[in-house]
Amino acid sequence: MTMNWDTFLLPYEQAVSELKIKFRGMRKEFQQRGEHTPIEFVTGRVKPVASIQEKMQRRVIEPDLLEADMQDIAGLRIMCQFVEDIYQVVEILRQRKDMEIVEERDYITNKKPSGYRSYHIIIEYPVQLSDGEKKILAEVQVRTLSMNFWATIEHSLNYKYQGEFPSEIQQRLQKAAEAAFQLDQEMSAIREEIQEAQRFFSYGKVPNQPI
Ligand code: 0O2
Repeated sequence: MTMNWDTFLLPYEQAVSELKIKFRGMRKEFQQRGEHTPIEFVTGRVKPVASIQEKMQRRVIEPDLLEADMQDIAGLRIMCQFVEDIYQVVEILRQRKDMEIVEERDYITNKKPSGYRSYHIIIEYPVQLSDGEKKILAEVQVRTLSMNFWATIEHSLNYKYQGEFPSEIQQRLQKAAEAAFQLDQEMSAIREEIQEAQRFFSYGKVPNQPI
C-alpha cells in the first residue's frame, strides 16, 4: 500500500496548529489576570515522514493501523517553570471539553532508564475537515524547563550515537538528569518561600479596584 503522506498528514498539521494556539491562549489568560502562568512556552510538530517510517518498521505497524497505533504523529510540548505547574496543566487539560484524554504516562514519578522525565498525555482531538469531523490522536509532553534542557541535549546526542552511548557519556547523562531533578526541587523550594513572603507582604494591602 502506497501512502499519500501529504493527504494523510494534513489533519495532523491542523491539529498541531490549533492546539498550539489554544495552549498559548491559556498562557495569555493567566498573564492577563496578573497570575503566575503554569505555561512558560509551547512548541509543536508533526512527526517527519522518515521518523514515522522508521517507527513503523521498529514497532511493526501496518499502514492501515498507523492512525490508531502511532500516538505521537501530532506532538505538542508544554514547558513549565516548576514541577507543580506540570500537574496544574494536566488538571486543566483533564477539564477541557474540546479534547479527551485517552492515556497518561507519568515519567516524572517513574523516570525512564535513560533519566528522561516528562508527563505524557495522549489526547483524542476532533479536527473539522471539509468532509466532516476527524478525531486524531496527539501526544502532549508536559515538562519543566530543566527537564526540557536535559531531553533536548540527550535527544541530539542520541542522533549522533544512534542510541548506543559510550558508557562514560551514559553515566554523565544520568548525572546530568539527577542534577536537573535537583534543580527543579531547589526551584520549587524557593517558589514556596517566595509565595510565603508574598502572602506576608500583601497582608493588609488594598487590592486594585476594578474600573
Ligand atoms: P521525537 O518527535 O523526535 O521526540 P517510543 O516512541 O517507541 O520511544 P512510546 O511508548 O511510543 O515510545 O512513547 P513514549 O516513550 O511515551 O514517548 C516517546 C517520546 O517521548 C519520544 O519521541 C521523545 O520525544 C520522548 N522521549 C521518551 N524517552 C526519551 C528519552 O529517553 N530521551 C529523550 N530525549 N526523549 C525521550 P520520539 O519518538 O523520540 O520522537
